[in-house]
Amino acid sequence: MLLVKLGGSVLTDKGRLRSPRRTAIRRLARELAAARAPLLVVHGAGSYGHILARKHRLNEGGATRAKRGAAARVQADVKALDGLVVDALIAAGLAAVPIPPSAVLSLDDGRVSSIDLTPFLEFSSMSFTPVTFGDVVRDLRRGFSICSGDLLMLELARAFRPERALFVADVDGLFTADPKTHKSARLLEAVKPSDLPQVKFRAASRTDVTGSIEGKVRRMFEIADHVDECWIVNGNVKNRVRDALRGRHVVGTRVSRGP
Ligand code: IP8
Repeated sequence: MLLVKLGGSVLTDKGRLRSPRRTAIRRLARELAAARAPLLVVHGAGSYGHILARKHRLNEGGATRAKRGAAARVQADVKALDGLVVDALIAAGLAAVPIPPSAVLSLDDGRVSSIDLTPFLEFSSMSFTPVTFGDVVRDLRRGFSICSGDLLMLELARAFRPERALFVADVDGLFTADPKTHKSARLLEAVKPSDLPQVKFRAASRTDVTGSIEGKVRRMFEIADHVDECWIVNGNVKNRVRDALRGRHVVGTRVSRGP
C-alpha cells in the first residue's frame, strides 16, 4: 500500500481562486496509475480552499449565517477540485472513489474526535483507489473547522501502515530556507527532528490556512512513525512521483523520526 498526498500548490495556482492546473493534474494521475500498486490518495485544497477559508477565518468555526454560507461554499469548491482529480485518475485507469472527510470525520477543537475508516478499508480491499482531501468538517467545539489533508495522511498512515508515504510538493523537498526566495538554500536529502534548527522557516504563506511549513514537517515526523519510508518530492518534475512510488532513488527529502 502506498499513501500519496498531492499538494494543492501542484494541483492549482494557489494565488488565483479556483484555478486548476489541469495539465499537471492529468500527468500526476498518469504517474499514480503507473505505480501499479494499491494506493490511497489524499489531496490538498489549493486555491479551491485556502483563499476563502482564510478570508472568512473558517478554521475558527462560527455560528453566523455568513460563516455557514462561506463554509458551504468552500466545501462545494474543494469537492469540485476533488472531482477534477478523481476524473483524471479514472481516465488514467484507476478505479478512483471520492471519500469526503466531511462525511466520515469530525474534529474537536481541531483534533480528530471520530473517524469512520470503513469506506477506505472496504473500497481498498476491493481494489478501488480511495481519494480524500482537505475539507471543511464538523467540529464539536467550533461548529465546523478545516481538516487539512496532512491530518488525513496521519490517520490513514496509522490505520494502513503503508510501505511508503509521499508528499508531492512544488519544490524538490525541504530546503535549509525557502528556495523560491533564497538562492543559497540547500536541499536536505534527509530530515529528522534534530535537523529542524538548521532550517530557516518562513512564516505561513499568506494564503495557507492550515499552518506553517514547520507545522507540516512536524506532522510528517508523526506520519514517518507509521510507514517504512516517508518522502517529499517535486510533483512539477515529470516522472518523479512515478519513480518515487516505484521505490527508485529520486531527488527529494526523506523524512524520518530519527534516533
Ligand atoms: O490543503 C486544506 O487542506 P490542505 C483544506 O491539505 C481547506 O491543507 C478547506 C482549506
